[in-house]
Amino acid sequence: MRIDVVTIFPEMFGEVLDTSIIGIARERGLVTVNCHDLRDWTHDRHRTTDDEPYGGGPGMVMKPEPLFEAVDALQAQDDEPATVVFFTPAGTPLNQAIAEQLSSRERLIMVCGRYEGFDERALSLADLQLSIGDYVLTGGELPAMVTIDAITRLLPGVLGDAASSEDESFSDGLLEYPQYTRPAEFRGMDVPEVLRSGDHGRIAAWRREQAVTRTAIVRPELLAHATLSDSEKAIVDGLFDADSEQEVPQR
Ligand code: 97T
Repeated sequence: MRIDVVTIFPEMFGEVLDTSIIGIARERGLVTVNCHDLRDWTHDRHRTTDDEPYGGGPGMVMKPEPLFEAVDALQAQDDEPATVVFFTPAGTPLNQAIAEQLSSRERLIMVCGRYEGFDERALSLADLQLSIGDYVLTGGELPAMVTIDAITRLLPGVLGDAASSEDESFSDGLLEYPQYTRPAEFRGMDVPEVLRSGDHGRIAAWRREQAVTRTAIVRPELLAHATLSDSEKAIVDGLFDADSEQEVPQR
């Protein structure tokens, strides 16, 4: 996979792309990430990338011309057409399904704007506008790095077989079960007995039940897309039972 990033802060990407899983994927030649300075596609002395908004108001707006030149120039560098992703707070919220779809593309161009926003006409370059959540950031650089991380770890050959198939078992749409490592007792907190029992059937059942109940309590909206057995549905319904003595969150 080839990813081209367009940004006015290409230096922000160095450490993140060199480190950890993304670094390994790059070393193995599974992904190439090229960061480009948007100012390289400006033509004025000050290398201007933004301007005042028509109609007035605070802040500045990213000018369309350098963005069009950048995306056109990068598209022309390769016969394979790139999927163009713009990061903006008004974009589709990134999720695992989108990360999976993007990980199957040969080429991506990611465009990072500053918080002020893009001239609306520049957004016509985008195949996809993405947000990474409902909070305000100062620019699209961190969202681009988050998205590159989410995509890269899904590329075949990046994670080991064990980690990849473990991942698949969680694409059932539930949160992870609780995990423990040594010591068996720490500051008065014990590792659950079942995990030390060596009974793999009981362990699998406990983990599944923990994943289901934890998801129901913390992120009930995720259950809409999860596949639950009838007995698991009964557990969830019990948690949300209006007659329950327990204090439970609202669905
Ligand atoms: O807040 C932003 C500013 C610029 C570009 C993207 C964002 C953003 O993306 N996801 C959340 C916020």
